[in-house]
Amino acid sequence: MILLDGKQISADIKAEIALAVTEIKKEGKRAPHLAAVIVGNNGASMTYVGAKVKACELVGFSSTLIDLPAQTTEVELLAKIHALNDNLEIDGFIVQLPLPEHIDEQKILMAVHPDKDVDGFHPTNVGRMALDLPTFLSATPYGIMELLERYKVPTSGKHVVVIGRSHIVGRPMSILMSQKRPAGDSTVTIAHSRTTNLEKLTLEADIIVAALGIPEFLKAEMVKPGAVIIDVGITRVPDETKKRGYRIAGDVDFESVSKKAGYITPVPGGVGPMTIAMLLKNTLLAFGRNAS
Ligand code: BQF
Repeated sequence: MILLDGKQISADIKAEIALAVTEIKKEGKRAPHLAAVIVGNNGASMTYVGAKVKACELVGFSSTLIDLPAQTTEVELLAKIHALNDNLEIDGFIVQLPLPEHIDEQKILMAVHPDKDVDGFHPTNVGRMALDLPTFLSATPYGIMELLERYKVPTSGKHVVVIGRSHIVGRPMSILMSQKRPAGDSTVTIAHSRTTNLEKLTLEADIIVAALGIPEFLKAEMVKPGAVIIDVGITRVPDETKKRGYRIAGDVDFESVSKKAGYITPVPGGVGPMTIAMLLKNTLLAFGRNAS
C-alpha cells in the first residue's frame, strides 16, 4: 500500500507558489490577494478559514478575512460581495460554506464574479469545467486530481466509483475523471444514497472516491484488492480520549481498507491539505489573469 500523502504534496505545491510570489515581488508588483467571507461562528468553518489565511501568509499572499455576525442578512452579504467584486486590490475571494439557514447559498454563489470565483462554484465556472474550458476548478476535486497526477496513479481506462453527488465534490469529481486530461480518461460511475447494491459497484472499482459524509462507511469487504482509495470525509466524531473532545473521521474505515488498498489517502493529512493548496493555486491564477 502506498500512502497518498496530501500533507507532503500540499507542502510541495505551497513551496512552488511561494517561489512564484517571490518572483512577482521582485518585479515590483503587489502580492496576490485572497479575501474570505465567513458568516457566523461555526467551529469547523472557523478552523477552515483560519487554515486558509495561515496558508496565504506562508506563501506570501495578502489576505483579508471578513468576519460577519450570524444575523447578517442576505442583502448585507450581497453588498459585501459586490464590494469585493469591485475591489481591484482583491484577486479572488471565497464565501465560506455552509452559510446560516436564512441565507440562500445559490443566490450568494451566483453573485461572486466568475473572474474572482477562486472556489469555482459559480455556474459559469462549473459550466466551463464541464466543457473542458480553462476555469477555476473547485479546490477539493482539483486537489484530488493533482494528488493522483503527482503520484502517477494510473487512471486511463480505469473504473472510478464516486460515492456522493454533492455540487462541491462528487459531481465535479465525476466530470473531471471522465475527461481527457491528466489523472482523467477514466470510466466513471456516480453512486449516492439511492444507489442499489453499492457493494457490487465498489468491488469492481479500480478507484473509489468516498465523498458521502458518513464516518468509516467504506469497509474492506467493499473493496477490490489493490484499489485506489480517496477519502474525502472529514466528520467530527465525539471522542472523550481527546483533549478537544472529538476526533476527525474519514468516510473510509482506514484500519481495514488500508491493508487491502493499492493506494490510500489518510484522514487527516490527505485530501484536506490539498484543498487549501489548490485554493492558493487558483488565487495565483486569478492574480495572473486580473492583475498582471
Ligand atoms: C487535513 C470543508 C466540509 C464542508 C466545508 C486540512 C482542511 C481539512 C482537513 C480544510 C473543508 C475541508 C474545507 C485537513 C477546507 C477541507 O489535514 O486533513 C485542511 O481546511 N478544508 C472548507 O473550507 O470547507 C468545508 C469540508
